[in-house]
Amino acid sequence: MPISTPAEPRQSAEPQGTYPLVVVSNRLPVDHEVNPDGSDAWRTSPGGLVTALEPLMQASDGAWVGWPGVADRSFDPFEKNGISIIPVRLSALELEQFYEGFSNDTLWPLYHDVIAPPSYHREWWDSYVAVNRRFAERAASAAARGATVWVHDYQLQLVPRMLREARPDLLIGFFNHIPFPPYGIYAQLPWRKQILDGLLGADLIGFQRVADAGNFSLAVRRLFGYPTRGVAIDVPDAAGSRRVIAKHFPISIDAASYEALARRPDIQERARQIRADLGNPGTIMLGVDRLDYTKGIGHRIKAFGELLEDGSLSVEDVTLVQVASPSRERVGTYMALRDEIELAVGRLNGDYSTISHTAISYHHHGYPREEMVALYLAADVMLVTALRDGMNLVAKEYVAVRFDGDGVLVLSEFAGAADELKQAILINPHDIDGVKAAILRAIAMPQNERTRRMRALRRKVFDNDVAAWSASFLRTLTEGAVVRAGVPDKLAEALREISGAPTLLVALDFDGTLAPHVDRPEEARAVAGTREAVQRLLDLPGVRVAFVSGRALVSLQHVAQPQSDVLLTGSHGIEVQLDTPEIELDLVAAELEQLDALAGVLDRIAGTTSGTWIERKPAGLALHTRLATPQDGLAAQRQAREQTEQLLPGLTIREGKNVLEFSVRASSKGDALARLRDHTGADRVLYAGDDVTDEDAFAVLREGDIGLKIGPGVSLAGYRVRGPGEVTEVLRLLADFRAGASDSAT
Ligand code: GDG
Repeated sequence: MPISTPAEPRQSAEPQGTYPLVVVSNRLPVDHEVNPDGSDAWRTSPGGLVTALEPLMQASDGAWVGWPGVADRSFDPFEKNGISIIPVRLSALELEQFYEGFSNDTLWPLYHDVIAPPSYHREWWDSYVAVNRRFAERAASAAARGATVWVHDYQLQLVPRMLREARPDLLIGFFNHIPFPPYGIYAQLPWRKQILDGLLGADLIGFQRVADAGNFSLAVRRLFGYPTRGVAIDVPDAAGSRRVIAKHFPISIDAASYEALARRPDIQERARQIRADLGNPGTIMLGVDRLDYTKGIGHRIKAFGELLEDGSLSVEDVTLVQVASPSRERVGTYMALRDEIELAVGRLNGDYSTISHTAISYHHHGYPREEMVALYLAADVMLVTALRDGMNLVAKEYVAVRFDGDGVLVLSEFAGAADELKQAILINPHDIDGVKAAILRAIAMPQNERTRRMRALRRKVFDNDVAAWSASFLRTLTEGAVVRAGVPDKLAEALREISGAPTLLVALDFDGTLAPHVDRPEEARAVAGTREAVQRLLDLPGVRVAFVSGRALVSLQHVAQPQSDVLLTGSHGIEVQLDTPEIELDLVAAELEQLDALAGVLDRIAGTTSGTWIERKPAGLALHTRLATPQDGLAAQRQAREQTEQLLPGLTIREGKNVLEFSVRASSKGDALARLRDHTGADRVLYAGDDVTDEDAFAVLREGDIGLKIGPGVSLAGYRVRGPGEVTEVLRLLADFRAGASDSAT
């Protein structure tokens, strides 16, 4: 997918670079080495992320911003394999405070359900802020105007906000590789609001699991009170509000390259060799992990030890190979963990190994990938017993390697991979008896069941490989960023299709859809040609036209001056005028009382903030802040939220562009559209709107209907045009198709 620079991105006064795609991650995809002559050398580190992004970055002239892995050294940008590498310097102190400290001893344990206690140190936090700022500055000066920037992982959660402030023209994505904890745990973090705010600078925030995205949205609701709906979060900003999407994008591996390695005869030979070297046991079980307390290595060893102890297994029949690759060796918790694991391994081997058979073949090193693949091939049972894990790529690698359709995966339900790899034997690693039972079941599993499960697992892993993952993330991020002029072909096609419906409802928002937004709402007018296009539709048999607005109906009538047979709904569906001269509205006495109290609160706020005013609506009030300074506007909105939440809990609060609406009756444009569909008996609906409130209407559209979003921004609508001028064109085109259809029918 080529990444192109949008034609008309948001303006920015900051210095900018030339790269249309910039990836930012703590570590660069290259490792620094020193040649024998003392000169610098760079070796590509073969992670899945690089493999996935390399072709894309080569094709679209991408840059990668990150730390090269050595402290206290500055390196000039350079090119490696067609990717521009922009190294960020970290001092030895920053490595200690930002990386080993705040990232790996505060955030890592906190985000992994406090399996180990997180340490909170203010100087670590200061270092985290300073280093994030440096990364953001490097990315900002590398990115071209309107570029896409993709920031990775928990070490850099402040970068999205810092980038947005420096470069509002950028499209910013963030992906969190580790879990996002439930609110009860997250709330411990002394800097919980700053981190959320940092992340909310992004347009798209990706997580591994549905639950992670849900935890994040809940934290945003609890700590900021921003409205969230499904994957959408509406974040107030100077222009009114900005839509941020928080959604799961389960990461994967380059499955084909693992299979290719597994098919190499030398690697298969190596797998046989490993088996022989282990004394040809009936079953080889394997664990491969960074030596980390989240991976549940101790639980695995305990279960295996008990099986040996109670005689269910013997070392002649079963060997456990445990690769524990060195990790974060300067962090205290990791030193303690290493001692703990090695003590357990030593005890178990002392108790059960024989001269010819070792219970646990334990390896505290990193191996080349070829050796890892040979181990996967040799392993009859793969044990993934993580207590908490964002995804766990090892599980997916094992599956990708097993082209022979054999092998059993035992997988913790606390690893993200469990959401997809349901045909594994799923376990709760805390339940040692359960783990023991799963191990015995895996060892005894009949061949046909092993093959059936492995085939299903392989389909999952190959269908969503790392290339599909990155493409899906970037597609979601970049779609809707740039809207070209004119009516897209796909939309024209859909209009032709819908034009044949026996009864067709054309439901249109007014402000921003038929009329450009203006500072003074009473001056809004539909663009030239709209009235004629609407009249042409009204004249066609079986077509109904409706205006669906957040405005009070009188105000809508004033600005839209609709033809008498246009159906009208105002105040987000609270008022309707459907083929009668009367406006329908019913409020009970309690709602009228709430309305008075609300007016009291908002009048006081508007009276003390210049540039804000109150609009009275039939079932609520709106606080407009368009003419206030952005700070005053936001402060007034915040005050209004806080005071009404205290005094009148349960009010519906809706946020639009520079306006906060409170209503005593919960109703949305979705309700309005449902009512209109009912009233007209329409078979098909075209709904067009530009605002976040129109998303409620898009959400109730059915298959075959058309949702048309006006302007940029993430939306549930299937189609998009640039502005009101295009909407008029769409209405004309629809009338043409409909007239053509009825001509050919007669
Ligand atoms: C984080 C999240 C998420 C391990 N030892 C050796 C070696 N490895 C490779 C594995 C695998 C990778 O390291 C480990 O990936 P995991 O996903 O298992 O775990 P984390 O390192 O904790 O990664 C995790 C991931 O980010 C991606 O988003 O899945 O949940 O914690 O690829 O094969 N590779 C080689 N030698 C070793 O000794 N060559």
